[in-house]
Amino acid sequence: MHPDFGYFEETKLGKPYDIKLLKRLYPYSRPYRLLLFGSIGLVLLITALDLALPYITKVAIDRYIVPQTDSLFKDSGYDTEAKSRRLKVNVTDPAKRRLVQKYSDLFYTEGQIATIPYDALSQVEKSDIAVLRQNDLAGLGSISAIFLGLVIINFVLNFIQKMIMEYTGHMIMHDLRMRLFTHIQNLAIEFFTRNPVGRLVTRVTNDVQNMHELFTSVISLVFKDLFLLLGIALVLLILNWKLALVSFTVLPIVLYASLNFSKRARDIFRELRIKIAEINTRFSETIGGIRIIQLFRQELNNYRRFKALNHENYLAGMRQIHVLAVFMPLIELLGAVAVALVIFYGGGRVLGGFLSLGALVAFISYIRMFFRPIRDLAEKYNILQNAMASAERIFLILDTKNKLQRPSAPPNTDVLNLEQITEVKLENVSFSYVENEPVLKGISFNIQAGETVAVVGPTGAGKTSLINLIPRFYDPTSGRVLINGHALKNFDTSLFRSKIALVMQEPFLFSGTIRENIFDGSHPISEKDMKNILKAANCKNLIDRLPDGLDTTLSEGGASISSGERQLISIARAFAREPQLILFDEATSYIDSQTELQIQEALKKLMENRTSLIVAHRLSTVRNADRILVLNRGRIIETGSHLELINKKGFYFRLHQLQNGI
Ligand code: TTP
Ligand code: MG
Repeated sequence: MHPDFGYFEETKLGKPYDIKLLKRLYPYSRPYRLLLFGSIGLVLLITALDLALPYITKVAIDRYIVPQTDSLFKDSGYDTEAKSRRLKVNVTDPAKRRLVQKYSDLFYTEGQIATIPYDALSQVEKSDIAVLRQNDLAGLGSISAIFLGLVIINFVLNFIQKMIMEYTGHMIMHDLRMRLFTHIQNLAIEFFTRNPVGRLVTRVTNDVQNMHELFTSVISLVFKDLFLLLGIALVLLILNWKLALVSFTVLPIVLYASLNFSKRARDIFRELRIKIAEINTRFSETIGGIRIIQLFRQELNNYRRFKALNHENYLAGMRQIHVLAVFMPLIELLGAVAVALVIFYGGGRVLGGFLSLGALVAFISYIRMFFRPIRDLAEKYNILQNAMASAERIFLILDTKNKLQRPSAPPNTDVLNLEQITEVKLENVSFSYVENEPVLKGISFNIQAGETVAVVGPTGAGKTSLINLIPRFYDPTSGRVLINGHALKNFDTSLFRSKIALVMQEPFLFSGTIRENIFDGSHPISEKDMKNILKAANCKNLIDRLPDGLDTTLSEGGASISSGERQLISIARAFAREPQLILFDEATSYIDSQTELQIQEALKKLMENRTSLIVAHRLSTVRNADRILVLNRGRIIETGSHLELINKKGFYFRLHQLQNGI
């Protein structure tokens, strides 16, 4: 089989962004659409404020700084005949009148208005200018206050917008993660044999996190940056369309560079992500298989492989930097060229008196603002791409149908009710995990209520696979599993499962206390019953030995206790369910004879008055079974009681002899 490390699907993925994917994401944002629209509205407002700031600078310069006119006479300062600017002063103010008199040879006074040519101002003492231009100073003060006020409002709006955005992003991520979790939890076992744990973990953690970023960055990309770009273009055209067109001459080059960049960046960013995934996989494999690596002294080999991967990652990283290192400065450069064009052409227009100085300054600010989002495009592009890949992978999982659901039946209509399991029957059942590689062939047998049927056979015969069919972890490839004469498919799977208990070959215990592992808390249980169960399951000694007894916390997977002890605890867990049907898959790993005895005793008590199907490796376990099925290479080759099979002197007899060392 081809080793699948969980990153192959990345290479298989299609376009980095896809309208269809965005459409599929939309339902997740629906519950938050009011917040979303609010946030977009705020973005628009913030953009408008951003656009206002350079304009205020322009006003400050043109109206108050350039000594064009006393603020009382804003627009009358330019004398087209004289082709010079003049400061007009209203002399009703005594202080100003005094100064006008002091420089009377420079001023030309008519009525209340004194006029001085702009050039002549250089002959006026600096301290006197301040008085003459008192109104301008006051104007500067208020316009600065307005500027500051807008900046503060902008700050507050930005804060609110960010909070709303992040909140919505987190909520969407939260919903998506819950959806994914529930979906995965309900998938048929077959799915889990195909998908490595690590990959699923990445889906629920990283990929969902990436969706959050997609969400926030797309909003900011589409709304903030796009609006800003359009807004700036519009303002520039309104301010002075000729100058605007001049500065836009660099845009075709910017466009070309951006398209070219995105094409190259796509492959490089993807390559880098694949390399990182490979490193992750190799590293987690190293941790998982550390015993084997150390035992077989694979450290050096493993080191070399990791080193090679790390080097490839470095090369991919350098290629990425190479592209970024060209793109970002290039955009900066083009921005600077645009500014130079504006200074050259616009400066000329100012000199010619066709453009105000303030407008020129504002133009330069706008141009700078214009190139910033373009330059950051590279980073956002990466986020977008990453997120799209994540979205695709998440949907890949969400689109996985649970194969065990009956495809056409409307939910729960002809679902059969089940009180008592009276018979379990397999009818000519065949089963394969992989197509055309059957592990069970033509299996037929039945178990009546109260009977014990045992399955024995060599390793790989298909015993565990057979057990797996009863709780419907898998459906048979052909043939039928019948409960009380009805197809298992027609029962509500979870109801049926509630009536059976399974003790697995390698019992799985959750991290948590032993108590939580045995008693799932679904129904209350008295202290006395609890004691009885523990006693019947032979767990008492084990639990008494542990420092915290029942409340001892197990490490992940129950790794802190031995496999025999794990099986004892899972027998207790089976007891606690009060099942009608017991499925028991005896542990293959070495268990000392005392624990083995304890397990067999516990099992015997568990099976009392119950129907059971047990898989045994030690023939002593099955001696008392009503019937023994001998399974070899997926087929039942012998059936009978212990004595019958011994007398038959067939396969079972030889197994028996082998185990007893005869
Ligand atoms: P099992 O049914 O696991 O064989 P077994 O339980 O008889 O063996 P043991 O005594 O060691 O417990 O396996 C039968 C075949 O099915 C074997 O070739 C492995 C394969 N198999 C899978 O491919 N996927 C599975 O999840 C399992 C359980 C088995
Ligand atoms: Mg097995």
